[in-house]
Amino acid sequence: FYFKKVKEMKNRLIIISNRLPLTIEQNGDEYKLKPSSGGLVSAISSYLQKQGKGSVSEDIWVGYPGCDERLWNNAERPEGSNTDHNFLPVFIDDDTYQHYYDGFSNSLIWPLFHYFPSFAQYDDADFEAYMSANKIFADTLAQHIRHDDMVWIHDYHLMPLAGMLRKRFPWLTIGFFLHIPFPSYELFRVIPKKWQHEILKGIAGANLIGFHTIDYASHFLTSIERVLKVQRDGQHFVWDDRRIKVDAFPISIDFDKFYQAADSPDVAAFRETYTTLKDGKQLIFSVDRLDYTKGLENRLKGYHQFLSDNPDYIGKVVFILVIVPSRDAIDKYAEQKKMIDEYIGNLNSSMGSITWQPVIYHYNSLSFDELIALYTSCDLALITPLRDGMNLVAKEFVASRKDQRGVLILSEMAGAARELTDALQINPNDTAEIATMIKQALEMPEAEQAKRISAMQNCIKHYNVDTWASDFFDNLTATVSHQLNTQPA
Ligand code: GDG
Repeated sequence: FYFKKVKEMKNRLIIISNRLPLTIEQNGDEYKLKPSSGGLVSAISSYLQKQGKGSVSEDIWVGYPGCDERLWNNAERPEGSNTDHNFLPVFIDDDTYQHYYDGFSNSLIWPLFHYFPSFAQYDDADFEAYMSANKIFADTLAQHIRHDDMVWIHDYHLMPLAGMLRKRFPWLTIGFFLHIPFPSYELFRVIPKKWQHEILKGIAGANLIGFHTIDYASHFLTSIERVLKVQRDGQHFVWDDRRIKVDAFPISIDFDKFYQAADSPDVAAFRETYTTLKDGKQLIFSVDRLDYTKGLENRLKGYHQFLSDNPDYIGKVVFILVIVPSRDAIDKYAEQKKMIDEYIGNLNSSMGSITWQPVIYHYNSLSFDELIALYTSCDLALITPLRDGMNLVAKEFVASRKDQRGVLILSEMAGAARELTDALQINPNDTAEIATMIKQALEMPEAEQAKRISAMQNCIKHYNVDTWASDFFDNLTATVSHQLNTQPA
């Protein structure tokens, strides 16, 4: 059992997300837990470092570990960097997990909240499993939580959890953050009423509710008004005698890490390889998880049209398209993969030649060094989601361009478009516009590239991941203090 004995200290920080930030490596019969460092881990670590010996005494990560209890108990523990973190695993049986994760979370909430209502699957068994999985989280937490803990729940998998915890811990400080868009009420209302209530009452168990943009926050408040029949008061509403705050906290990145990464010798070595591969050609780059929301087909169509409209560019440009496998147990993802494979095959065979392929397709993940080398080798980052809560790739590309070069084409449907206004913004459904913008980007004078990159870097530097986490915690603390101060004696 890996949950460290809790020291007697004030205000522990409990971070809850669907998966623990760990991966399980198998070597024969041996299993090893390895810490993984996503954006959230670096945000929290950086926040805690900055706090030093401040108000937060300890951080505890809670989530499904990706294995059962027996394997967890027998697996080798992570060493070094993560020994200061505590992990509380939440064990969920395979059948429940499949209905909760592949089912309700990723075959109903994900498509619907990204404006793909026709992809949404309504299944009572999925809903029951979603509620059961959230209850397993609540039951596991209830054994360890203290009333003075500060709890931060993440994302659409765990929308009912704050409400479940609130029933058992009326005074607990709870924040909830949604990493995907919250859709307009017209979309939200297509979910069966009982499910709407469970989702909204669940989220309303929190003291502070955060979204990437003010539009998502406002959509949420409209649904709260219509479904729970409560009046909003600006960015607040009252539920269960608690005044709850709803606001925008646009997630960001560790700006310095990306800005400095370009100088590392390992990155430079990869860049050298890509420069040889470019051989004087201009390089377009994109990297995404495989997902129908990422607008991969639209992107390829736009590039195809650009080549058709501008035959001068044939043989003079190459597009490195990296797709990271994701959620492949779900049919819509397998269909997406097939469609992309076919599209690239047709494009390369119809427009390419023996000596030149328009698209270099990599269906696998990249190491961090390879990723930075591609961010810093390319002339254009082409990011065209049909919907995206934020899109961190856009921010990472911009931050890594210490050389002040390169152009970002960004879909206006990404949350990041609100902040990155110096990108060339496109509507992902407008193939002609994507084609025109690709040409404009590839021909943009260096001085203009520098001006745009620098303006966007200032924005990300100013509101980095550290600011994001601090902003959220400051608001959470203030909301709870206000509540306590205004509570009748
Ligand atoms: C969700 C929301 C929101 C990707 N491929 C590789 C790799 N990555 C890293 C990127 C970036 C992250 O994964 C992807 O983040 P995004 O934000 O672009 O997209 P989602 O995965 O859909 O994330 C999204 C986000 O949550 C945060 O709230 O912005 O809207 O959908 O950090 O760098 N990293 C490495 N190799 C890869 O091949 N090393």
